[in-house]
Amino acid sequence: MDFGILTIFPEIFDSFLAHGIVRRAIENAIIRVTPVNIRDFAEGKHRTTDDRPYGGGAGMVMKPEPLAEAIARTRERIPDAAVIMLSPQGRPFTQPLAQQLALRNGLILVCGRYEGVDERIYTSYIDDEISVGDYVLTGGEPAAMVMIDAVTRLLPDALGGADSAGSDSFSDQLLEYAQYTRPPVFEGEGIPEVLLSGNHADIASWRLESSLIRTLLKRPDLLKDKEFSDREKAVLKKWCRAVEQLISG
Ligand code: 9D3
Repeated sequence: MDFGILTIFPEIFDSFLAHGIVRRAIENAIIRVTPVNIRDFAEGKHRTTDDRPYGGGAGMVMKPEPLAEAIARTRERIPDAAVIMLSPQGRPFTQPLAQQLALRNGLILVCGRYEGVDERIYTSYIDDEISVGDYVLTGGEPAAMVMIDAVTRLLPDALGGADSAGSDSFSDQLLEYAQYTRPPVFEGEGIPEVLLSGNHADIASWRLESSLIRTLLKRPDLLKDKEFSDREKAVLKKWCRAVEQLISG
């Protein structure tokens, strides 16, 4: 996967690209990431990328010409890339969307700054518009990192053998089960005994129960459209009975 990132702050990505699974994916040629400085395509002595809004008002607007030029030149290097504007007005970035984007060969992520970008850039230069959530950022750069991170880990061989994106929470609409490591007692608190039993079937059902109940308590919205397996139904009924017993004395 070939990522181009158009930004006026390319240095923001240095540390992100130098660590963890993203770094390893770059080293193993699973992804290539090229931050492109929009300012390099700006004209004039000051190479300005923004200007005052027509009609007045606070703040500045990103000029269309440097952005258009930066997109055109980056497209020459990543010909079959989708050009995605990162914007609070975009469609929500979700795990299914990450999976869809992971099928492409290239993505050009355009990071806005200031109050926004000149609307005319959308006519010929932008294929899609994506938001990472309903909160206000100061620019698209953190959103670009979120997307590159989420897409990269879905690419074949990006995670290495041990982990696998197939067994993710969200792929089966459940949160992860509770996890424990040493020491066996921390601040007076032990660990569920079944995890020491060595009985893998028991451990698997404990983990399913942990996943289900944690999802029910922390993110009940995720269970809204879920189809429950017979084992999942049995776990939920067991908890129902326990609660009914509690309230009926
Ligand atoms: C004062 C500016 N705004 C009114 C609240 C509009 C605005 C413009 C630009 C708000 C945020 C931004 C910068 N944000 C992004 O570029 C952005 C973003 C976001 O803010 N939230 C979630 N996803 C994204 S993707 C890009």
